[in-house]
Amino acid sequence: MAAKSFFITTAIDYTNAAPHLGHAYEKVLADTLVRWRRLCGVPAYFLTGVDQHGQKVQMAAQREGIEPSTYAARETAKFLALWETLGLSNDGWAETTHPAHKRVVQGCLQKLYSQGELYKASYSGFYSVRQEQFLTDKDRLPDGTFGTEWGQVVELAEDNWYFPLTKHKDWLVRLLKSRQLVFPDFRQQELLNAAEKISCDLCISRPRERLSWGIPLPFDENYVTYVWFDALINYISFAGYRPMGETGAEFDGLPTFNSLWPADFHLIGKDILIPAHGIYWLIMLHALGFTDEQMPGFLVHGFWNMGGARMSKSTGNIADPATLATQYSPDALRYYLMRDIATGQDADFNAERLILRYNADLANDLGNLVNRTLSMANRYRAGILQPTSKNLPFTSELAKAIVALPERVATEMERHHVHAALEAINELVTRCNGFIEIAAPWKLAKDPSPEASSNLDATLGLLTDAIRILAILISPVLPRPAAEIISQLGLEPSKELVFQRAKLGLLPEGHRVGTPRPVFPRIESAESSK
Ligand code: ME8
Repeated sequence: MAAKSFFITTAIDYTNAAPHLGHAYEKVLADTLVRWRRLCGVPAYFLTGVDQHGQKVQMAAQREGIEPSTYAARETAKFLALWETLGLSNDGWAETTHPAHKRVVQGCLQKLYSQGELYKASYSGFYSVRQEQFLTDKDRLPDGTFGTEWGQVVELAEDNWYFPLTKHKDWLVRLLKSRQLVFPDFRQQELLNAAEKISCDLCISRPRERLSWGIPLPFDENYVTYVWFDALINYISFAGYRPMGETGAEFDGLPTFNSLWPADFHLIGKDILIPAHGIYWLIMLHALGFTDEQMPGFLVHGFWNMGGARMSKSTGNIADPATLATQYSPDALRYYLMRDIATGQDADFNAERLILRYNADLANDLGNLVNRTLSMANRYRAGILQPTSKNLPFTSELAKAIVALPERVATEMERHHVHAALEAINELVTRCNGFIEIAAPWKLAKDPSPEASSNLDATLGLLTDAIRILAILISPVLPRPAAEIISQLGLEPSKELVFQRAKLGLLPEGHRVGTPRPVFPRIESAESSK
């Protein structure tokens, strides 16, 4: 049997509107983490997608007077276009209207129903249209009203189908006490606290007359499936799970479940760990017969805010990733999103900082290092380099710093601290540029002594090797520029962009580098061009 791949998923985004910066951040982070694994030679699978059903989409479609399916398809196209622009390397694409997914959702429901895990009950109470859930007294503010986060709240009396969370509460508490599933750690503690307070079951159906845009319950045609119960199942339906041994052409091309499951990480934002993923999803899997060892891990990220407040369409403080990518380039956006936030924490979006980061770290530092080094190699040595293995005292301090970098980057990446890995990379770039000033190859080139000549060879060889290693290490965040730099060094990106090659001295003797072309054109901002 093939070894299990590293399996990372993202949240699937609601298609009730175009993608926003938070969506772009999460997907680029997943892309970076999976590219890191591939760089290290680990077989990996990256699944992302869109959440197309539910009341939000139905209401958005109604407002425009079009069918929900038309609306969802139109918004889905915007997500796909953005992911293409941002260079996502996802292996799978989860659309919840996909026929295979529908059958798996129905299969899961049927299985739970046959096991006696679902029951019908009548409920009357307050219902949040925006959050698509019934509210309880716990959701009231001290003054007895429901907060604005619930949007429109209406009174409803309905028969519905329920999934018994309470029955599995003790199992979940035990699981969370015995296994670390959630990163960062404090989120696991928050989840455990919430699990200990589970006091009601989950309503998993919506009457068809009120919500038609969903997957019909297989055992009661008057209802469709609650959108979360449908959406969460994407993680297994698109990974090849067949609850009732389903077969058919719609399953063609899906992966083999055992080669992927359990997911190493469901990468999600902090708003959807509790209750959706940490409570509903884990209990759903448990009720479906998954063992404790088959429970997935969660990597929970923070939020991008604007001016300290959560981005929200209603207040208009929103950053549009498609516009930013067009305005500043996809590379600038990817770099900023990975460099200016610590995984797990929040950050404030600021376009000026995006420009600053890109211009300082990439255009000035890395771009300049590549440009100067290749120009000098061409000018002083006709592009031909001597190997760096000579290890002269002249270059030994810088060589030590280069040798230490891959391990440092690896440690940060394994902890998901992409920003810290980029910081370490940038430190070495700065150091290389500083070394050029001290070594002054333009002076060495004029000095006829054999020592100067040898120091010039060592300097150019070491800098070129450093650039090669820097390109390898930065490639999960900036795959396109990394490949471009490797090509300019006269090397083959597909062979060179491998973590194992992030070692000094792997340039062949007498290697000829190419000519430099700008990799990171400077962004002229409105401010800086004044
Ligand atoms: O919750 N900064 O979809 P969604 C960072 N369909 N991340 C943010 C963010 C921000 N400002 N705003 C949202 C849903 N996100 C469901 C998921 S999964 C089976 C179903 C993140 O479009 C959010 O935390 O509201 C979530 O992880 C993702 O974007 C999709 O949010």
